[in-house]
Amino acid sequence: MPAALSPDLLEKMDAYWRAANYLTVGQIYLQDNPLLETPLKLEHIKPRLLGHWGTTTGLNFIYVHLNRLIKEHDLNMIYVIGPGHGGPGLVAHTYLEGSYTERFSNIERSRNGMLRLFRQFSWPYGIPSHVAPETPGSIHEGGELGYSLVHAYGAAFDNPDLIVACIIGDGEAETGALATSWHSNKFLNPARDGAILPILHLNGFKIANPTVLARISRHELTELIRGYGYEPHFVEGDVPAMVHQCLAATLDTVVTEIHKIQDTARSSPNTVERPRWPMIVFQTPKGWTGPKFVDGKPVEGTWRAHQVPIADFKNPEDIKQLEDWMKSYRPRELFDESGKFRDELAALAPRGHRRMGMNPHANGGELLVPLAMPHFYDYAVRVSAPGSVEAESTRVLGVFLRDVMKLNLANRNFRLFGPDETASNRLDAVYEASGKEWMERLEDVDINLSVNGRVMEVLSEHLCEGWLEGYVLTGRHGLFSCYEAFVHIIDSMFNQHAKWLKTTKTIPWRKPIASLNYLLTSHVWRQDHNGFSHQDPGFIDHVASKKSDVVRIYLPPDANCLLSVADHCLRSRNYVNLIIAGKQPEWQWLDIESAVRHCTVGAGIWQWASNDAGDPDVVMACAGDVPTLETLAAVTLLREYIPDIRIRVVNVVDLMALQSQTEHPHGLEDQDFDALFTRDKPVIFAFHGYPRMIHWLTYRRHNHDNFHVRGYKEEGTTTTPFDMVVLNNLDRYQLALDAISRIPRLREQKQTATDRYWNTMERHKLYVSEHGEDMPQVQNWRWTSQAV
Ligand SMILES: Cc1ncc(C[n+]2csc(CCOP(=O)(O)OP(=O)(O)O)c2C)c(N)n1
Repeated sequence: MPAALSPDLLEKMDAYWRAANYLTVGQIYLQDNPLLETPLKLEHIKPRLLGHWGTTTGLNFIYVHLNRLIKEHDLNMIYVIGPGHGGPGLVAHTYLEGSYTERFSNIERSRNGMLRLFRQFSWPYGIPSHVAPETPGSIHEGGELGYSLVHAYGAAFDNPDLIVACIIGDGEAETGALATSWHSNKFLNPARDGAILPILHLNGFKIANPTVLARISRHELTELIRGYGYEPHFVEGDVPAMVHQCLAATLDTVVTEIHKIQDTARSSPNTVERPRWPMIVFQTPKGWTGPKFVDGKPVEGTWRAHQVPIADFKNPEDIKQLEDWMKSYRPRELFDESGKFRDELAALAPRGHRRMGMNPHANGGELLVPLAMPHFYDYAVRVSAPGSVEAESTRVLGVFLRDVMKLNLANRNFRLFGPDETASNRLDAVYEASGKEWMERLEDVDINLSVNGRVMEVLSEHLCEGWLEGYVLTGRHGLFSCYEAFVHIIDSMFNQHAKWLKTTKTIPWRKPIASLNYLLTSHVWRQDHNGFSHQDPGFIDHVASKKSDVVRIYLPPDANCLLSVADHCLRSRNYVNLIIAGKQPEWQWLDIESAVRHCTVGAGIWQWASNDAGDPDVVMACAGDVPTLETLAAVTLLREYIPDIRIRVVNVVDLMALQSQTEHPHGLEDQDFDALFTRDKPVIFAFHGYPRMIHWLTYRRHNHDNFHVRGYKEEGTTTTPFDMVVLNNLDRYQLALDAISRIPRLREQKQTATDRYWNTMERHKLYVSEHGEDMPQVQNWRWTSQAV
């Protein structure tokens, strides 16, 4: 068989690789003398050596080869790097292909530019050591390992022409998220979606240990990969010329294979089946071409190559070793006298948007097409008076989402994600517009499955989150609905995405992308049959810890507010929106106009439930659907107990409205906050989540000392809905008692109220134990306007 690369091309590609390696080492080590025009001295070396060498030569090698592939086959390709700590390699390559200078004009392709490129790396206020948002062509940071493959799949959905080359670290492959990501191929339709080219970077080691996949037998590794539905192609060695030929030939084979799969699927899209996609196992030494020994210890091909191989420059020999290492790449052959990459080598890179550093898919905002949105008023629940009708909020939302789906089918830019819960979360109306994506065998009992589905259901919160991230990062839109308690599984992925968004906001060429939208339902207060394991509202706390310019938290109290909030979130950009709403039948409070007004402000007095005439005895505040119900029920009790009581009801939809303006852009001005909560009246606050959150948000407010918050306090079990709020002291009787206890003029009544409370609790406990359901006065409670 003829060699894949002619001798001339092989030589040039090898030189290109050496240039990338040279720039990688330069970034890690040098603060001066970038072209080594004078003998290397200690003062040319950075005082702090921060970065990762070991993975980069492999990454650099693959990049050179993908460049050739892109050019020869005119491919539309992006690159996702699992071992994101190989950042200097990507920076080097995007610099060599010219993308870097186009994005950062001060990093010219000259000696000075190269010096700045070196100095900025891992330098205070320079660039981070990882493949960060600052790196052109990147949609994946890779700092936290595990998400490369799932991001790659998210990017490929609905992008039929795109191939996402995804480098997976063999250490990264040990993570749970990565292990399950292989299964994404069961959800990718080759007729409609793009392709992933997974490349397992089997360099054998992590920071300080061997990797599992490098030490199991070749047979076992092959079987594992086949078991996941891929066909492995092995490229291995440590002699560059041979590895060049082998990788080039293998890439030609797999790209032909990918095109064949796609052609077959696209010629008969109605009978498409899941193919066995090719993937590559790339086995080369960690720290390849770096120092073989340092201080007498082996480095190349070992875990010692992971970070900075020569870390100490006490002796002149150490400096010499670095200099020899860098000169082994023969920089004079690579860069001309001015420091510019030689034209005949630079010509190997693709042009324009075909360069992986400039591919618009990796700067998704450039491709963003806003969603066509139905008018959400059309889906509103008719609420003639507060509390006159019941509805399941998420079911109402489901009909709206169905039409969002319908209206954007042609644009193919909206998907709904959920871990097997779309129907359980009562969003199943969407199936009328699109089925659930499924490439496997069908059985008679299956419903709503389709190879063309755009509802993505898999029992992996990691996959739902990662697919959606990849999807929005490449310029599309979506929503992830999840049980509230289990969304914690992806806490860390949310962190990384929020950090990514925060950083991209400071990078002018990163265009805004659609927000990442969560709908948390099946929430803490309605886990009647699931019990304690399913009760955890802590994601609110987690999200609230992130930068205020990135996160938004909404607790719509009813279906119309949920519609208004969801419409807003789907139109928003560059945020993480957290929406929490129940799915059970609940009383509805606001007609659609009132809901929109209420949600626009974020928090407001519900006049129809208040009778304070501007001077309340107490403010009954609430955030969340169940706390709102209990608060309104407490109001009716209080009016019965103390007919002349003056109550103000304040409902909060947008949690961040509670924070000071200085802390969050949604924060109410102090005077507006005081106008709601007063400066000196007791506030009984019923909250969906952990009570400390409300204290944290309001601690700078004038009336903070008067805030008395009830919320989830980690008490739960399998019990009735009302007993759940009782267990956590969020129930109407408790709230009413709190109000009486905190109103100074009612001091005399506190004892009577306390006795009444305990009597009621006794009746409640006996009733639920005996009847297995809540007391009739709880079940049959209704809001009536006479209550005010
Ligand atoms: C989830 C996670 N756990 C731990 C780390 C710390 N860490 C950074 S690099 C690394 C080893 C990575 O090994 P591998 O994926 O094989 O990459 P390579 O050997 O190519 O550098 C570890 C454990 C991390 N970044 N992310």
